[in-house]
Amino acid sequence: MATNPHIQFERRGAEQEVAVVRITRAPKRNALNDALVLALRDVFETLPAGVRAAVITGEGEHFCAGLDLSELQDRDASQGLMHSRMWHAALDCVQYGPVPVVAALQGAVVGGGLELASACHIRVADETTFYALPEGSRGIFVGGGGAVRIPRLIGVARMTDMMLTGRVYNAADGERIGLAQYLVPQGTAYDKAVELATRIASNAPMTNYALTHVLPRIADQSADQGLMTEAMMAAIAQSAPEAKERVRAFVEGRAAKVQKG
Ligand code: 1HE
Repeated sequence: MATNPHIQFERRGAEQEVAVVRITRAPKRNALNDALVLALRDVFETLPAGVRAAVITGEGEHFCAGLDLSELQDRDASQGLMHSRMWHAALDCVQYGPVPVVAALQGAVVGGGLELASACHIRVADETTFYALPEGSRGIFVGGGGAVRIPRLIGVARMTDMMLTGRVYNAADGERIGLAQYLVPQGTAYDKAVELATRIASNAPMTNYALTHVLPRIADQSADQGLMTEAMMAAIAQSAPEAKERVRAFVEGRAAKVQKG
């Protein structure tokens, strides 16, 4: 499964339905070298059957320090283009893989680490989390899809500020502006992420597919086209036998009500 010494793969849940992908390069703050980026791609391209949700986590005090700066060689323009496209292909496998992915964040979520977190569908941060895009001060630019994904979370103005001024958001402000959907006590992000992934894994697969593959594309469409895509997706989802059984269960009083939050 994982062929990189710095990626651990395991399965959790009663039916082993949750995949846990752990980056284990804590001495280098989980910095992503090319081999690790390719290994992440491979893991999400080849998730075993039976996996219905995934968690990405990083070992140690920091989620991920981004691109491995020691590998940043003197690339010419075309090599730089291909390197960025490699990140794109890998993070597309995370975002548009077979299952929803929850990121468990702590400590540094910076540069390419924030780009990786942004490719996940849900981000859970603990109180030690901080977010930055140091590319601005290192004389480079984002290259791992951050220019597309991060403004969708926090807006163009905030990302511009982070890169122009080196602004660092702490955990509370990160949650406030939308970098994470959950903020939890120190040391509990992983447990919360597994809890959420287990819950997500119990959804109808077609609903999860609609949310991870169709909703982001609707968001990129015009309102008119988006409404048409929504209608077609709704028709496909409701026609599945599993959907009909879940709706029948509620109507017959066998399914959980929505609880007040
Ligand atoms: C690294 C990296 C790295 C740490 N590449 N080796 N990312 C950055 O600009 C962030 C750079 N890193 C940091 O600011 C800090 O390391 C942290 C805030 C993340 C953590 O600080 P700290 O005090 O816990 O650790 P440290 O002592 O700075 O680092 C420990 C070791 O990890 C050290 O190596 P050592 O051999 O001296 O022990 C560091 O050199 C190493 N290390 N971060 C390589 N990033 C697709 S384009 C994406 C573009 C980017 O991501 S640019 C942003 C890169």
